[in-house]
Amino acid sequence: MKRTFIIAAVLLSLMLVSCGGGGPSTKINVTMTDFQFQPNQFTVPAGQEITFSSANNGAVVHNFVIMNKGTTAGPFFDDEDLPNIFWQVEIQPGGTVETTFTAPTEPGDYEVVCRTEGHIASGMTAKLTVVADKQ
Ligand SMILES: [Cu+2]
Repeated sequence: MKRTFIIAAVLLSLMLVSCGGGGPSTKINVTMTDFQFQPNQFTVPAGQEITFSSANNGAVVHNFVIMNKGTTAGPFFDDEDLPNIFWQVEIQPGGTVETTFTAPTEPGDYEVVCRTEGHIASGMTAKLTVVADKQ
């Protein structure tokens, strides 16, 4: 009886890991529009190499800027925010980007913004959640 329960619990946790929509992934696939990130929530494992794929379907330049933990660009991205950038990539209108970066090693929530002028105010923000990487 006890063993059945343990097997069921193990199977259930495996299922949650493999098909949990909010589980960590080493892939970020994001579409940029005027003015949104779709999706706008990402969960990645700490310290892992992340494959980043994105298309800019908008009519203006967009950016995917990950801010350092505990920092925020606030309502406008300006020069004061430059030292707080963890990683960023810029995509021209109609363009695509395929690249990689190393996820932050510290678990927690990180702000993602588009640094093009006025885009934060237009709602171009997202959240990156970094979770401890248990191998
Ligand atoms: Cu933008």
